[in-house]
Amino acid sequence: MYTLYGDLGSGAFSAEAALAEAGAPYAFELVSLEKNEQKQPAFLAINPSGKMPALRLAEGEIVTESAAILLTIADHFPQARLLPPLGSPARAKAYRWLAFMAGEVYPIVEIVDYPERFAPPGCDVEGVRRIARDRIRERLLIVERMMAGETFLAGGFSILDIYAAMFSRWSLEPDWKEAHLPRLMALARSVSRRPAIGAVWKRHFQRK
Ligand SMILES: N[C@@H](CCC(=O)N[C@@H](CS)C(=O)NCC(=O)O)C(=O)O
Repeated sequence: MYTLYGDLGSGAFSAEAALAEAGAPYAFELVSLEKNEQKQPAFLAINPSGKMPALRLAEGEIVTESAAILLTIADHFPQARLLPPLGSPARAKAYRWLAFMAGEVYPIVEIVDYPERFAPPGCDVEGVRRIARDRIRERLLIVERMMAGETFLAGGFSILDIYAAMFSRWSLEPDWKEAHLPRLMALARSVSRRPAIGAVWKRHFQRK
């Protein structure tokens, strides 16, 4: 049994969708972003960086960092084919874009969500947020262009598509995304309709 720690609509979506695709048994432990529970001692004992998601493996080991969690789930359930074959060019492509989204996009989401963490006192916090949004636009456009002519990001469906679908939900205005990221938005729709993921998607992104 895996235990996934996180909130709805957060990075925990990617881990939960991968667990669901793999058919893994898991429990979801809610950590409320609204109540700032990720910065409370109980969660800091799980992830000292105070960020979600975190995954507890059956053996008790804690895995944090969304990309590491996705790779771990893909490793544990090879029959689910959540990554292209080992050693293939498509696998290298999957690593490339997973690292790009984890390293170049996700850190900027923190600046959009908490610009005050990055602005000296008296600084234009909304200006910091605006610039962070521009950087996310620029970087998601790189993913969008890379997808030219492709349905999925690395050959067949993989954890990468789950990850990209998640970033398509955050930070930017829906109209801008529909106009400028048509391939990513179509990818997100196809991820949301996967039989194993549909209910997870609704819980995270279609809450009333
Ligand atoms: N590098 C981390 C980033 C995780 C992250 O920023 N998670 C957000 C939720 S989507 C979070 O926990 N934010 C709370 C905070 O920064 O206080 C990862 O890839 O897992």
